[in-house]
Amino acid sequence: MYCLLKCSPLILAVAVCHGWLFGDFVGKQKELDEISLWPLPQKFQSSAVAFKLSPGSFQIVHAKQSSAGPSCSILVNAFRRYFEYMFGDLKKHEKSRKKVYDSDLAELQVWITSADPECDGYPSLQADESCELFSLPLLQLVYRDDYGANNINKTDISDFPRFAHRGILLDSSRHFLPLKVILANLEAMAMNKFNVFHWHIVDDPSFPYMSRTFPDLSQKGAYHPFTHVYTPSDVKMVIEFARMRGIRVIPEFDTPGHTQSWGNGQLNLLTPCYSGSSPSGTFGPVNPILNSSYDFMTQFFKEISTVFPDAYIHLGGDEVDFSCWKSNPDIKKFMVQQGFGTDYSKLESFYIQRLLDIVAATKKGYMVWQEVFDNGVKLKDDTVVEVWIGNKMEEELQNVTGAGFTTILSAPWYLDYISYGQDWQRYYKVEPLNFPGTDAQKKLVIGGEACLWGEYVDATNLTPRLWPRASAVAERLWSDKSVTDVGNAYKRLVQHRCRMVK
Ligand code: CP6
Repeated sequence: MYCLLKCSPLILAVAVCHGWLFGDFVGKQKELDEISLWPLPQKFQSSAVAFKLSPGSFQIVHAKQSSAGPSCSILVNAFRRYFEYMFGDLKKHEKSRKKVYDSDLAELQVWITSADPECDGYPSLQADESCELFSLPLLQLVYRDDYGANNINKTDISDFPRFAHRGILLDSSRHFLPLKVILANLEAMAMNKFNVFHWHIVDDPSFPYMSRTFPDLSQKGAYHPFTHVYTPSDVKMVIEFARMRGIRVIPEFDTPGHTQSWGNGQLNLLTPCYSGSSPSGTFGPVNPILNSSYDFMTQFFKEISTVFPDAYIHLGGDEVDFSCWKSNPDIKKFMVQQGFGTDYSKLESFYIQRLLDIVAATKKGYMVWQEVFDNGVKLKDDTVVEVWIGNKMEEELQNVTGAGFTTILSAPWYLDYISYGQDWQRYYKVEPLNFPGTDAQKKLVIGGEACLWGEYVDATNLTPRLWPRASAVAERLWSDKSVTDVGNAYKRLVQHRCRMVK
């Protein structure tokens, strides 16, 4: 027997196939009611017919019909990876079994339906992630597994994601996250069909991104100038590792707030705060009244737009603290000149508006936190607004989509927040489209993100804090709306966790 895996445009096919290879192909002592696919496919049918899987007789190959060439980097990499997943833990003598049985599964043929043969492109929001698995019996012998050896059940699957944007936010500013930890997390993401790594790379406490144009930013703003930085080659590695797994990398450079660390390496970028009539020596958000601030942003985002290949950059815009602006006499004068009165959100919008124009000129799309929309900033049609504030979340979704903007939801999924017990169930029970609105409005919700803010997270606890709790979010964003049985999910999640641990 062989299995045929038919995938639409290549980029994400590999990530999509992940669960199946795990769920079905390496299941041990699998009863039908124990099938532990995660996230649950849209449609699947499994039969009691089981086949043995052994490294000597099984291979993953390109189907004849496939449009991917033999040197397609993503597939070559994936074949190797999955083979290792399936057989990597076998003992030597098990690996070297030469005898081939009729009950062995011969091969998995991977049929890519449309892709450039070298597949050197990047995943995108528009990517078709659908995928089908057919089992085509060549050998009719049925082998039942009594000994717990690697075997598979004959299974047909037809699958596609419910939402196109399924993200994880990691914060590498509060604590530096070594490259290894980021890559391990990307691997876990692929196992859960997450397809966006939202990299909250810099913030107030540190600036680990090494900029070619402004090396002082990390030289003076990182926790350490060369051990706690991401070099251009580190960043490239993250992007390529993610690409191999169908994951987009969207960097966030949050301004005008959350920028304390930028001030160390870039003189006069931040607003000087005053105490009475003299500067207090502390600094606030990016100084919005100086042309030099915009010149800097122009050069900086020009670099970012070439370093990160994704069509989107996240520009932040959240939690701007007005107290420093309010204390500064030059800012006060500017407010009067512009006719902003005492409404500092108008000043914030003034800054963001100019920043958005700067970034739009680099031909990138942008994502922003919800405050930017709330403040009435004029946004490009393709802007993605991220809803993160928990109270009145439904109202916000209604307003953002009512204004015609696409949106993603992270408010219910702050995974850095922990409590006793199985809080994954709370994440699991969220229904993202449960807000008042028309069908057209619902279509504008393109997905969500699980956020792991870094105040209390570093390399030592990141993986266990995020997984398998984030798996609950993965299934909510991938599987059909009707997949809501927490008891059933629990049984599968237990198995899925074991696979990830392994
Ligand atoms: N950092 C940045 C944060 C948060 C945000 N932005 C945040 C706010 C409230 C909670 C968790 C995280 N730490 N830059 C808000 C998007 Cl509860």
